[in-house]
Amino acid sequence: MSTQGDTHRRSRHRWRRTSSTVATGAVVAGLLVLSPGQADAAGTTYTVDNSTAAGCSDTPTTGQPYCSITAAYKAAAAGATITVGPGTYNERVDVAKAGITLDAPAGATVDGTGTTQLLYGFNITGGNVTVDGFTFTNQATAGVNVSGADSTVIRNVTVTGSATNGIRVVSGSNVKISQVTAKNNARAGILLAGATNSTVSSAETFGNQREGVSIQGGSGDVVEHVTTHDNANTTTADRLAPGINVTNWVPSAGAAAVPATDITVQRNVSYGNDDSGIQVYGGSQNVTVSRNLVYDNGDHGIDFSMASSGAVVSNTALRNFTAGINIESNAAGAGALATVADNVAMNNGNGDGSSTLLRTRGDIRVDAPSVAAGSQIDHDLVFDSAGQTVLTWGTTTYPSLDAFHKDVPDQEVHGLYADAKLDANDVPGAASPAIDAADAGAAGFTANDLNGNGPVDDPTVRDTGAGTPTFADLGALERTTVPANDRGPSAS
Ligand SMILES: [Ca+2]
Ligand SMILES: [Ca+2]
Repeated sequence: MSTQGDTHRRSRHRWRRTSSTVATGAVVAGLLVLSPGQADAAGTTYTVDNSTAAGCSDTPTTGQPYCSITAAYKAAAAGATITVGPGTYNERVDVAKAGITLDAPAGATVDGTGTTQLLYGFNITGGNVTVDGFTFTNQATAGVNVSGADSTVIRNVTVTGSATNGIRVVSGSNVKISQVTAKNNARAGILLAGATNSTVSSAETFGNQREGVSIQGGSGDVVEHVTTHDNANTTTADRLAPGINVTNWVPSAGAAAVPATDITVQRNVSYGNDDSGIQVYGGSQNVTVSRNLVYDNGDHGIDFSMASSGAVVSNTALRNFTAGINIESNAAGAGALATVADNVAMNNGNGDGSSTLLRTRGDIRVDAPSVAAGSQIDHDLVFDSAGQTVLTWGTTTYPSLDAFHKDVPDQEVHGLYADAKLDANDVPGAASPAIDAADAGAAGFTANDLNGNGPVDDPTVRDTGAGTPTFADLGALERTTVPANDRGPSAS
């Protein structure tokens, strides 16, 4: 097992900032001097630049740029683009008009520091608003707050040093958050609460005191291609900061909790968090956790608990402190209902050899109520290089599949107990037993792996998988380097 893989893991999975483009045909502010009350045409561009050389004015008369984003916004009609030059802008901008684009093509910082710490950097309530290219820092509640707005786009953004969340979305639908760095915020880096059909993708979240990404309530949301790591609460010994969290949402004090439904968490990398790599809680329903790489987390790799339902399929879970994939009941004793398949889970649930925080053991654990609820495990590879527990079923722990099958012959029928021989990138190495062994018919199975590669047939390995095709590999990553087929007609 390599640990030096971190460097290229980070580079391999990190998103790349795409360049923003200033709208062509942009009209500078000076050409937009209008008589009072005259409406601007939608689609016009306003320029903000508070640098000394720009000679800005918030009441421009001779073509100079605005000094503040707020002044430009107030002048703009719905549908306008506000282009912001490099600099630091110490203001809160409330964006209620529809279709506004706030663009900082060369980067700009919105700083909430002041005599009173500002609640928000941008506070968005209008629909179809785009935020591109900004850094937000030192806000009290959120760098970007989106409340009840549909089709918001937030991209190429850094949020850091918020006293609460980096990005906070409450309600609304079709919100797209991508190419975002959310770091060192006092609560979740990115929070979506009650949002529907929304996506967090190609983001990096780290150093937050709570979740890297938190999906609370809502439905149809997707978290994909996020690298989340080293989130940790530094003020208590509790595990409070998972990499990715899916749970319920309480819209207001005293209201009933709304469970998250139909959520997809796929192709993410989560490591080094003080809590679990990925957590599904709060009675979440129909959550699919697939093709994720989770390792070295302070609790589970994947914690699928609290009466939630769905699939945990084709993940790679390595060296997590407690049980690698954990299926657990809620406080009332209601089990979780999960199908667990095609995962590679090795050397999980061993703690640090002494800590009382090691409460669960094994690569896969299903507690008794979750067994009773009908959870199933099959086609998983489990292994412990020191011969310790690999499975916990109900209340019994097992150090091997042979021992497990003596008690439970009808689960993990196609499972493997073997070293997956992963390479430094956690891809199955040559002769890995994970090659061509997955069930492509498993609930929640998705063909493309963490890196976007589809299944590849290794002609030297007999296909032991099921479904179509029969040669997908176990775990988050497919081995794409395979020998040439030497069984063809030209073979000697
Ligand atoms: Ca394969
Ligand atoms: Ca094969």
